[in-house]
Amino acid sequence: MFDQKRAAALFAVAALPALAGCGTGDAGAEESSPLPEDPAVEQLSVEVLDTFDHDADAFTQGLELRDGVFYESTGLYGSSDVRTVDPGTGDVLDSEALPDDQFGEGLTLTEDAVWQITWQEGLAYQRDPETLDVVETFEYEGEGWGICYDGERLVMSDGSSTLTFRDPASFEALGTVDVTLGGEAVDQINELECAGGQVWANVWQTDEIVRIDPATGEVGAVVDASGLLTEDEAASADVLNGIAAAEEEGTFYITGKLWPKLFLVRFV
Ligand SMILES: [Ca+2]
Repeated sequence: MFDQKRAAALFAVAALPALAGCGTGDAGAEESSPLPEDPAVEQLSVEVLDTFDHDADAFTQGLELRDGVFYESTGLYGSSDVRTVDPGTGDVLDSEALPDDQFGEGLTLTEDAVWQITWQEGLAYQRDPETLDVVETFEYEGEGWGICYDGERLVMSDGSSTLTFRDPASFEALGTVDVTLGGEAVDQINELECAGGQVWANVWQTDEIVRIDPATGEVGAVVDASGLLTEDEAASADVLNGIAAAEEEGTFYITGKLWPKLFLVRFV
């Protein structure tokens, strides 16, 4: 059956290749369907503990905290970079731009490296955490959206419901798991954060964050993170995208693409 809305969304994607997929935010694509409901899944909301400034020009694609400094990856063709940021002020401390024809996506840190992936370029950069310089470049198949490190493996999303586990030295794929909620696939899995043996992920085009058991792919909790920005702030901002475990266990920093604010929160 001809689905007009779907066709319109596909046309929008075809007509705006530079803005499509993970990068669009809301450039003509339809809203994601709501997550399936399952009474067994914990429903959480967000308690804001503190609010900080965030660079409203940063199209945030990856966020992680290490030794009191944010490492952030930003997207869009022509303005992608990797940067270190002062959490208190939002000031950019250092940055390295990507080539104009590359779209930055997720970022994570292993013990001695920063990893940054790209959207459709199939390139993963292993960088020096001190200088942000590229140490080695790896190639992979498919799209790159989010990435985190669980202490043993890199975990990567590609916009589908599948997470791919990768070797943290060779970037080789080790296996996959499919993310499900109540037995149904959850796709558009975007920015990731490995914390407490679980994978937290925000779902593209929604204000929802899911907690995924990496052993089974099952979603054990859904966080409603809507309403963080005021109406004015939201008017010039794109979607929620950016989650980083904070110093205190169970607390997280959350921001989004072109968000002027970053929030320290607890899920309750
Ligand atoms: Ca993250």
